[in-house]
Amino acid sequence: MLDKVVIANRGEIALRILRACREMGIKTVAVHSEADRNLKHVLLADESVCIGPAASAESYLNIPVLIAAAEVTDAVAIHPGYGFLAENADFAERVENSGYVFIGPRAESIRTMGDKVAAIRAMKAAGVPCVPGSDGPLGDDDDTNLRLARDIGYPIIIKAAAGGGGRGMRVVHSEAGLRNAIALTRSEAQAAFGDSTVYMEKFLETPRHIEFQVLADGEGSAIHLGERDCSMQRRHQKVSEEAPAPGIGEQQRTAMGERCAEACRRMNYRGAGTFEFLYQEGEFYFIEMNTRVQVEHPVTEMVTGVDIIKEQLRIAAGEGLSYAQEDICWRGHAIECRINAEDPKTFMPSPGTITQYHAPGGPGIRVDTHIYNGYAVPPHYDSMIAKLIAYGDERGSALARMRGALSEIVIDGIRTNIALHQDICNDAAFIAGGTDIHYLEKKLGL
Ligand code: MV4
Repeated sequence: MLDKVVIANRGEIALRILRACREMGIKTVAVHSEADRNLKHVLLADESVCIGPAASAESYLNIPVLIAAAEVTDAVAIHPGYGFLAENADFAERVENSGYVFIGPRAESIRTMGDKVAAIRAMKAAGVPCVPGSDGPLGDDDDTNLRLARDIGYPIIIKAAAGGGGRGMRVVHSEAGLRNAIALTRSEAQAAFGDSTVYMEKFLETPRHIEFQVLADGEGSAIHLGERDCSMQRRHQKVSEEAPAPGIGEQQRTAMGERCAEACRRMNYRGAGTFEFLYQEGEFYFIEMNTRVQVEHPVTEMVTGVDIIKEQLRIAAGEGLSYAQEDICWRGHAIECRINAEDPKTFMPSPGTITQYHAPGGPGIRVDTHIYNGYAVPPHYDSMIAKLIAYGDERGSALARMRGALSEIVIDGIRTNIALHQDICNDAAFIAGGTDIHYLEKKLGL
């Protein structure tokens, strides 16, 4: 097994990774910015290294300093968590070229999936269903693009190949707007990503966002852990997630999950990954693959019993997966609420000192958080401070436990979105299940 791991992240995921390492007898190195000296995992880690000022660009995104932290502590591997450098192919490459294990996919896989055109091409070749579209980058010939859009049928969407996660895309409703939309998306993509490559897809108007979790050993074996429904979102920020996705049966889960696992085998993928789909009228359409562990991984852990972070560590150590596909079964239902330090009306970040924290508890309740009484939420990073996860035998009991936990939890001293979660958990359409990606924004009147 790995001897010592640098945790190149902060907050709840750094603590989550530390706990997995501790269970496996792996020593931990916490790296932190000057603003993060009092993070819970920094206090619990075997060693810690201050890597720079509060600003992420000078600390959590500083590649040479992170590699130096591994050097000075004699660590053997680096876990990137999510966000920051987790999907930076150059980081993965430089970590490995420096002689350390990158706990994630090979740089080449990260690079392929970062190019959405290349990702779609790889998925189509592997038999994963994709959105009808240009099947490649758009050229500069207007007539060709007009014909392409006419064949696909309006509305269509223009997306930047280097985009993803909601950045660099534009919907076109009719022929009149096509030329301009392509030009605008191109120049925005050039400015934002240094790459003006764009592609075209049929625009799906009322889809759900359903994603499949995979684990692959990098030696041709891969399994899937089923799906999550992440449709409850605002401005491309997920608000809550659940597993399984309401209305997805065992047959569809097995069929889609197996296609994702097969795609991993063909790519010789290594590590944890997520296949993102739009789901509309009973059909799945691949849009993107994430090559990291995701915020919402706990709901999958709750319904499968698989510790995804421990599997990442095992894979990185070359020990392979603990499970064959036949070992995976799904039981019950789990819902996750992302608790953010934010203003309930404006959704602006609301950092500050937590004067009182009371954790909820009881059967089926899990809280992934780094907060504690007196902890000061810094203003420099993402506003998510906790994930509240409720498990039940079925969706209704998970939801009932979530309502109870939301009424028990106390976070004083800062503003949070706890009331929003209470509102969602009492919303008739959410209770019924299967709301689409636009539901929350419409409910909020945006
Ligand atoms: C789409 C789409 C509709 N049709 N593609 C937004 C984020 C990026 N991952 C892909 N996105 C979308 N792609 C087609 N062909 C609608 C979205 C979309 C969305 C997707 C998932 C979750 C939330 C979303 C919110 C708005 C738009």
